[in-house]
Formats: sequence, C-alpha cells, structure tokens
Amino acid sequence: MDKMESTRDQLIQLLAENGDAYISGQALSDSIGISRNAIWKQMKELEKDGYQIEAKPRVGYRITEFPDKLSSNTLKWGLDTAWLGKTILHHPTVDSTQAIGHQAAREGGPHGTIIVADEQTGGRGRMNRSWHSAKGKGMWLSIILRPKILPNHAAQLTLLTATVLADVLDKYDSVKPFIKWPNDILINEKKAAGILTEMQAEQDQIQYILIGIGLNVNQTRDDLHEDIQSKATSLRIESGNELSIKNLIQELLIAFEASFDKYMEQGFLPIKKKWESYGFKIGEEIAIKTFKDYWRAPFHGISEDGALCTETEEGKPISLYSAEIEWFNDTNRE
Ligand code: BT5
Repeated sequence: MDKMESTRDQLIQLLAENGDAYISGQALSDSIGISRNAIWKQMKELEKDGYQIEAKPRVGYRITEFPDKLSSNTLKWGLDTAWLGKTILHHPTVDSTQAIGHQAAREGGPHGTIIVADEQTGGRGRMNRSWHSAKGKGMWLSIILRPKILPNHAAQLTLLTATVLADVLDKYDSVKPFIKWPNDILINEKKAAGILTEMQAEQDQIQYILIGIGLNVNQTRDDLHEDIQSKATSLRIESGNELSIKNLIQELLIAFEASFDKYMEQGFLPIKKKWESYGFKIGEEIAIKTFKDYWRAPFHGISEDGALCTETEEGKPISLYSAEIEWFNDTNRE
C-alpha cells in the first residue's frame, strides 16, 4: 500500500469509528500526522470515490454515506455485530476465499474473521467442483469460526448457514427461497447459492471451521456461465432488481451472528425446525444418490443432528449424512 492509500485508509477508519459524531480537522491531523490542509484535500478525494462527507465549520467532519463498493471499511460501517466481521479481509481478486481463509486461520485469524472478494478465479464447490464467481456479480465470502462444539456437530453449522441465507433472501420481494438438502439455496427450483464447509480438527476438538458462501446476486441470465445457465439463477433474475452486495453481506453477517449465538445457547432444535420450514420436497418422493446406489424414497425431513431422514428401497427408515438428492424432471443432474 502506498503512503497516500494508507493515509486515506486511516482517515476513513477514524471517521467510520466515530459514526454519526463529528471529528475535528485538528484531531484528524494530530492522529494521522498530516496538515489540516492535507486532510481537507483527502476529503475531496474521498468524495470522488463516492463517500459523502459533511463538513461543519468549527465542528469537524463526518461521513454520511459510504460508496457501494466492497472494502473492509465500507463493510464495517454500520455493521451492528458484536463479534462477527470485526476483522474483514477484502481482496478484489482471489483464487478462492477458502484458500485465503485457511491461511488466515492457520496464522491465528480470530473467530468471526471474514474473507470477501469481488471475484474468484478458482472458486470451489464440494468435491472439487468449480464455482463460477464473476467480478462484482455475487457474494463470494468465507467465515472463520472457532466454536466449542464437537467435530461431529460441524455439519449443523452448514445447515445453520443455509437457514440464515434463506431468512435473508426471504425478505426480498418475489424471492421465495428453498433449501435443497443439505445446503443449496433454490429459487424457483434453480440454484442461487451454495455453501462449502471445511474444517481443521483433532478427534474431539475443532481448531477452526471455514464456511464458504457463494450467492448469485446481479447476474443476468446471459451473464451465467453456459455450464449452469439452465440450472442456476440470481437474485436479479428472480426479483428484477439489481441489489447492493454490500448490504446483502451486512444483512447476512447480522443474521448469522444472531443465529450462531442462539445455536450455542439452545442447540440445534430451533435450526432444525427452521431448516424444515424451508426444506425442498419434504414429504415428497425424491431420488437419492449415494456413491454406490440410486433409488427413490420419501423425504421425511432432517434428524436432530442434521441427517437426511428417508427410507431404504425396502421401506426401512434410515438417516443419511452424505448423499445427493434429485427429483423427477430434475434438470440438476451433474
Ligand atoms: C457448492 O458446491 O454449492 C458450494 C459453493 C461454495 C462457493 C463459495 S464462494 C466463497 C467460497 N470460496 C470458494 O472457493 N467457495 C466458497 P456444490 O454443491 O458442490 O455445487 C457445485 C456445483 O454448482 C457446480 O458443479 C455447478 O454445477 C454449480 N455451480 C457452479 N457455479 C455456480 C453458480 N455461480 N451458481 C449456481 N450454481 C453453480
């Protein structure tokens, strides 16, 4: 980072920390170590970048509006969380936010650290599938968590994440989200979001969990990669409106923190109920694909620990932890 940029970052941070209150030119000049005239020049530069700044004579400055582009500062401004997103690492372009997240977690990145990018060149899904993450079109984000739960409960956090995403999307007009087991978000039977959970753990202790969330926001149908055009969608396609990715991220983080805190207090049961309220094809017949079999059976919901409750071909109840589900006239086959 060059000197100009770091001065500007310090300035934004000081103003952002001050919220709605004014901070005097003198105080800014003392903290950053540049002249009051230089502060004034920097303010003019910020305005060119889309910041709206109010300057009150003899009182000081405050920011009244942050630009819509993503940065650690714009995301933190107005983010009303206690622990989630206190550290936000933003990059314009990355291979995968998961890769950056693993590195940050290995280097001690705290619980609640967020990694977010405008674009991923090597975005990943489960089982090494690729995840298309075009520049400025979606939410491409990873969360580092260090929860005090048993490693075999980690999958519950993936289901929790799906319910948080569904809750956030449900608030948007003409968007009716469903969760396809275990954790794809569908709108009108097309995939709008996916979740990838990775974990570093010993037998009975989690070092960290990295939850990766990919949400299609502002793609038009033509913007979607041809591999996924028939089976994917975006919020813009569904709602007809372009949406602010920055606002969506903030809404997601606020809802995630509340849901996580509740989970730590009350356990999985409230999440299970919420998940089932969004569950796709619950009570209907689905096709189940495991690594060796493929059969049809009714989908009864999820168990207390997040497994898929269904039946064997012979009609005996079973719980499955890893499988893919499909439905008839399903266009989503891999
Ligand atoms: C997922 O995998 O759905 C998990 C996706 C997680 C992506 C996030 S973005 C931030 C973080 N950093 C990463 O590198 N990853 C995470 P899975 O259930 O395996 O689904 C993958 C399949 O979804 C692909 O094989 C495609 O068929 C389809 N797909 C790929 N890109 C898509 C997109 N943008 N929208 C909808 N479907 C897509």
